[in-house]
Amino acid sequence: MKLFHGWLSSASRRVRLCLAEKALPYEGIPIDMSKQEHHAPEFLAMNPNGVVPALLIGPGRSLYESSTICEYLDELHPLPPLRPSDPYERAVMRNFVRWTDEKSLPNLLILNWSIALQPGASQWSDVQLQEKLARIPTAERREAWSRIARQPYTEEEKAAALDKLLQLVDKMEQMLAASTWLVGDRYSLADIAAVPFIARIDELAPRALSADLHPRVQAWWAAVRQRPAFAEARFDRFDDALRARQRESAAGA
Ligand SMILES: N[C@@H](CCC(=O)N[C@@H](CS)C(=O)NCC(=O)O)C(=O)O
Repeated sequence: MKLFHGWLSSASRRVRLCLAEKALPYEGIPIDMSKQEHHAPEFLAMNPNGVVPALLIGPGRSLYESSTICEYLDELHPLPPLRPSDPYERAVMRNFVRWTDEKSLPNLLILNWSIALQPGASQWSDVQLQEKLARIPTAERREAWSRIARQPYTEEEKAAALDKLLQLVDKMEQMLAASTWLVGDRYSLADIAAVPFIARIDELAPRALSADLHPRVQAWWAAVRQRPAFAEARFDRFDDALRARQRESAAGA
């Protein structure tokens, strides 16, 4: 298997976590999104949405959508199980994963892109921007790229995005009142879906994860970080990784 992924991408981090939990061997191929490698025809053949991750399983067989990839891996390699055995709990797990896709990811993208993409994007000429937009397959992401290049998010918009991202922590605190992990008493794809967002919240607004505000989430986060798979999936700090990337491109690497 080959995983085409971004080191800092939440959706990619999910799949890396899932592969590590299952101790599955794979070749990781980092995608440089600043060079639009995810909009190249070879990548679009694997993921027509032009976003990471994509999992190449064999000749002509690839998968996209991190939640779908994780469920596929769990079906193919059932041990250790990452989906609840009870159908109701499995449905609750899927609804939670969908909730993070719809409510958490768009807000985190606003915050991450404002740091990672906006400074460079504001320097693009109109011609350069049009060339880049022409390679993006979906209207939604064309709008997002156009927005970040020409109409950067204001401080108010970024604060609102962070507020919305933090709703995840409230939701998790409620869920953890009923069980050890987010859905039931076993670590599942629901927990894996949340980890990348909580890792980023720990960098952006660590107080939200304190014992006085969200004690159950704090304990959950400590338990997640003790899992060997967490270290294997490599959650580099966003700012550090970005600085390293900038140093590399300054050195012409
Ligand atoms: N629902 C998708 C979301 C994938 C996604 O949005 N990936 C982001 C990184 S987390 C990406 O590739 N962004 C680059 C772009 O939009 O150009 C999934 O879970 O796989």
